[in-house]
Amino acid sequence: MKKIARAHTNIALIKYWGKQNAALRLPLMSSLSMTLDAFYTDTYLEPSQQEQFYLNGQLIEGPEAQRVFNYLHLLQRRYGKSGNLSVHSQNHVPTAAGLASSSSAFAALAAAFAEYYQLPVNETELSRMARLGSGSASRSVFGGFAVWQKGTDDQSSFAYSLDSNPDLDLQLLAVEINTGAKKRSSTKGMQAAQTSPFFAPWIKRNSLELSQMINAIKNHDFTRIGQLAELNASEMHAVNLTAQPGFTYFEPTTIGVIQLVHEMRQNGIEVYYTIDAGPNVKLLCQLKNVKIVKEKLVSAFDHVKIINASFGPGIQYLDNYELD
Ligand code: 2P0
Repeated sequence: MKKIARAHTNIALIKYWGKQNAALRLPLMSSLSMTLDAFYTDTYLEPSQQEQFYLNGQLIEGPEAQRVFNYLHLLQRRYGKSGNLSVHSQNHVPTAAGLASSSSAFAALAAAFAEYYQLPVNETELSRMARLGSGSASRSVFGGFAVWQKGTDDQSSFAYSLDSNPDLDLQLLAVEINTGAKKRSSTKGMQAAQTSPFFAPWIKRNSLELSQMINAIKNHDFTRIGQLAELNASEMHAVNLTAQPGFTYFEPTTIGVIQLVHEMRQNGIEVYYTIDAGPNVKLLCQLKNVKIVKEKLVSAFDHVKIINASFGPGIQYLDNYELD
């Protein structure tokens, strides 16, 4: 029996937000992420009369399924394969809510494809394959901290492991404000962001902040990691606000959580935020502060759900596993 591919989501601490080539998903900037243990996708493929995509046991139709089929066709052309496939995925991530479900989804799908056809691919090639499905998926091939080097073409654009098992106390609290599907996909958001007068400075800043972040990680410097992640995320959202026309993924509670983070720091609780293409906020803190940060959030916003995460592994292949 073929194995099931498991990929964990990742959260970018230095963001990817702009493409140089949309078809190949080549980014305008390199990015750096932390793979998370709490959110993952399990996927396997089967031969089938008709193409089918099952997500959490339900047959999916429409654009979401089409994106999966188009991706499989692309991989089939690339590796000289053919035939209809049925995709079975179990998503342990709130879909499309800014918790980067596409990162684990396409990394798991790329790995499931490699497993199904028994392709002799290494992690670098797997990362290239995942990138073609969703940019951020290139990083989910690896555990711990990963860097996606932007490259200039298909061959040179892939992620690598910076530290697969960091010896660092870094906790992530995912604050779920709204788990509904986002109004503007990442693909569309990053395209619109390019109209911002701050887009060119953003690309420059990103490159500087990436090297600063790599140093901070090497120095195990939690404070610097948190400061840089917060700054980088704020810059990404600033280009959205200043796009022509401007837009934002923030909701009122997003701003409320940002203000609470500022307040907690003023009161000596060291916590930082990062935010992706959605209203949910991810907080970075150390183990000693998890309890107090959660208490503050719950007392300020009684409707928010908080999920703890820390470092997760790279791609895994599971034997004799029943999707639950
Ligand atoms: C990231 N995000 O670096 C950035 C930060 C969201 C904000 O990558 O168009 O689904 O499929 O390549 O990977 C989410 O975008 O975009 C994302 P596509 P993807 O994690």
